[in-house]
Amino acid sequence: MKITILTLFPSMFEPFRTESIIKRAIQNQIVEVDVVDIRDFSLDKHRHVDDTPYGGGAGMVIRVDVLDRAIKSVRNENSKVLLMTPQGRRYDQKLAEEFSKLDDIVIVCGHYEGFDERVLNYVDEEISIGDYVLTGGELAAMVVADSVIRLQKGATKDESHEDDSFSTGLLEYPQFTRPPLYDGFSVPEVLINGNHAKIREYRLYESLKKTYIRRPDLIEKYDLTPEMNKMLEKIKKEI
Ligand code: 6GU
Repeated sequence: MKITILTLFPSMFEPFRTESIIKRAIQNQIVEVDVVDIRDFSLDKHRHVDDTPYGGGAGMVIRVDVLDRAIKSVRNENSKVLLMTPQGRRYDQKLAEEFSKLDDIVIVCGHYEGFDERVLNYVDEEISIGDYVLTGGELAAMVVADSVIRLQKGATKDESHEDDSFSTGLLEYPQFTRPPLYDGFSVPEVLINGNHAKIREYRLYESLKKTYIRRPDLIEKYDLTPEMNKMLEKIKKEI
């Protein structure tokens, strides 16, 4: 898979590309991450990319011609071109899974007050990572790229991703490691002495409990098995 990021701040992506799982995925040629400076597509000798808004108002607007040239220089007929904007479709794990199957993704990051609206004629989809406003699309682009790269085959040791929060539709069960007792806080007995069936049951129960307490909206959407329904009854009595 190839991910190309169009940005006015290419250096923001250096740590993203050169640490941990993403770095290894690039080294192992699981993904290619190209970062392209939108400013290279200005025709202006001062490399301007923005201008004042028609109709007046504060701030600057990124020019459509600059963005069009930048997008055309990196896209091919198979590319999915995403525009990062707080007005976009809300990003979630389901969309990450969908995007992870693509061969070529182009992510356009805005900054300043916004883009000339006509850029929508040159992109496939507007994406937002949540209901809050960032200074630019760069962090949001990293969120999308990161969540898509970790789903590529070979990117992480755990290939299944079946237990990921949100993939199952439930939040993840709690994890523990040594020491078994710290500052008076102990690891649940079942994880130390339990058998596989008991551990599985404990984890499903805790996963359901955490989801029920923190994200009841996810339980609503979930097609609970009879075992889960029984557990949920117990949880409701317990809390
Ligand atoms: Cl994609 N961009 C900006 N600037 N702010 C955001 C966002 C994107 N998603 C949530 N907030």
